[in-house]
Amino acid sequence: MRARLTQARLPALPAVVQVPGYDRSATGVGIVHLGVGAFHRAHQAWYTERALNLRGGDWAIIGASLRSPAVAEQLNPQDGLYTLVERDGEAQTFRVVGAIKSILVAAENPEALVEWLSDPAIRVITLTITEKGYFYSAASGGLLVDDADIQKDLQAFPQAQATAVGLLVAGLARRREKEAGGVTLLSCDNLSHNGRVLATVIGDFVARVDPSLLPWIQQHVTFPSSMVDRIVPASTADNLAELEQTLGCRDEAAVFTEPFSQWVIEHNFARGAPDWQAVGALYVDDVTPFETMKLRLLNGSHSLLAYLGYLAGYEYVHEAMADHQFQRLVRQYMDTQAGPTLSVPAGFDLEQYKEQLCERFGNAALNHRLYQIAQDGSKKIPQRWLAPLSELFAMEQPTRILALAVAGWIRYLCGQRDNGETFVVDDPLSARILPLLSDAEFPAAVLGVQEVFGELAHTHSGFVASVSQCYRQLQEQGVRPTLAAVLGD
Ligand code: CS2
Repeated sequence: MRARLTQARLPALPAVVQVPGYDRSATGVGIVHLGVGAFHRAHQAWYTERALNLRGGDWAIIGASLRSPAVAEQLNPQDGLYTLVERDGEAQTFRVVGAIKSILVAAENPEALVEWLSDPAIRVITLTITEKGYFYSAASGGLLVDDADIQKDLQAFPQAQATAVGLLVAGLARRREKEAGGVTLLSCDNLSHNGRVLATVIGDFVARVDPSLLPWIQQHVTFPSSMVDRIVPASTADNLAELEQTLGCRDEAAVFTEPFSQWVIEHNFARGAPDWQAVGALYVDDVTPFETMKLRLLNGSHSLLAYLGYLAGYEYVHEAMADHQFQRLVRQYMDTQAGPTLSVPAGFDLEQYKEQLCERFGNAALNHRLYQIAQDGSKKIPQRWLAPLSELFAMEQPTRILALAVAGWIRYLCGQRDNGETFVVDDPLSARILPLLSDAEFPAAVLGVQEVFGELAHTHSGFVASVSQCYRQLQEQGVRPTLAAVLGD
């Protein structure tokens, strides 16, 4: 195998590859990031890289994986370096990002992470730990205290923490002890009011382990909400092999993404931040209209394509989007379900945004797997579909496409595509939900799972009937005839 990408190899890279323009060895750390997946590498780390190129400053990133050593094994032998490839059709650009110093694995050494979280040099802690990483229940509006992982951390606190919530609280407690100063906890996950959710789960955990920490947190820690957007499929072996031809060395940590990116952040930093604004981030007083628009239009359409498209036999988002029936489904979903529930930011062109989303979904260079998006549905659909659903109920507007969407998700839970092929359902609530498949009241029984649907089953019998009807048609005839019936073909 060829030599790996490293700091020493940077001068030998071809001119088409941009490299860090600042002195990496002289750049101090300022950020800890939890959850160094492809998304972080293509988004926050890339914003930080460009801010370092432009303005310098001690804002390098210490990355942490909570469980898996995979990313540490990819990045640490590469001095933290990786290539970000932007792809649109045939066009590609290449940039080696140097903002990450090194990666820790919390499961191997939680103490080392707690030390970093409480280091006075760290002024910002960013998170992309996925929706389920918050252990937040949208239905109860608080921390899932009964969850086995949270219980374990509560009992072991402050030692051997394994969840992000437990680790952060251990880090904050030590910051107070060390008088390490204030810090911003910046959630970058696809949750409504993600900053508030983070503050809530932290507060609920702290109340159980050390209530005296609460006033310190109130005084020293901020939790701005942020809306993040960039489509970043998981990298494949083929992607990496192709890149190796361009680089002339091997990059195990490369990420492949679209040219588009957006980051809207509530302007509330405890002790500063890199100049992300200078490189395209938008600082606002209230992120709500942006995040609602993005979660319901982009992510809501994604989930719709994921369940129905995967059942129908498609692998990738762009394949489903090349199908007229799915295109119409997405348009109708945007126009009649998500759209009417949005308060659009002032001066914003919603029609253009929807058009642009359809174009982004159609980017054939991305190979974004529907199965990837379909994961963890029980943690995604509340903010993507169910929040607009309850607003449509209040406005007495039709909810037919959302009934189809929910039926599609329930059908997906059965683990079988229309062609008979079976697949594994990956969802944190599968132990609770999958036994319901044999319930006499299935599929309606799934709508009774409070943690996902709240009181829906008791309050909206018409919707439940509509979901059941769509589900039956999906089961008996498959996706295409069901789509035709719902879209009125
Ligand atoms: C996707 C998101 O996997 C998913 O659930 O909907 O990761 C989506 O690609 C990003 O939020 C785009 O910003």
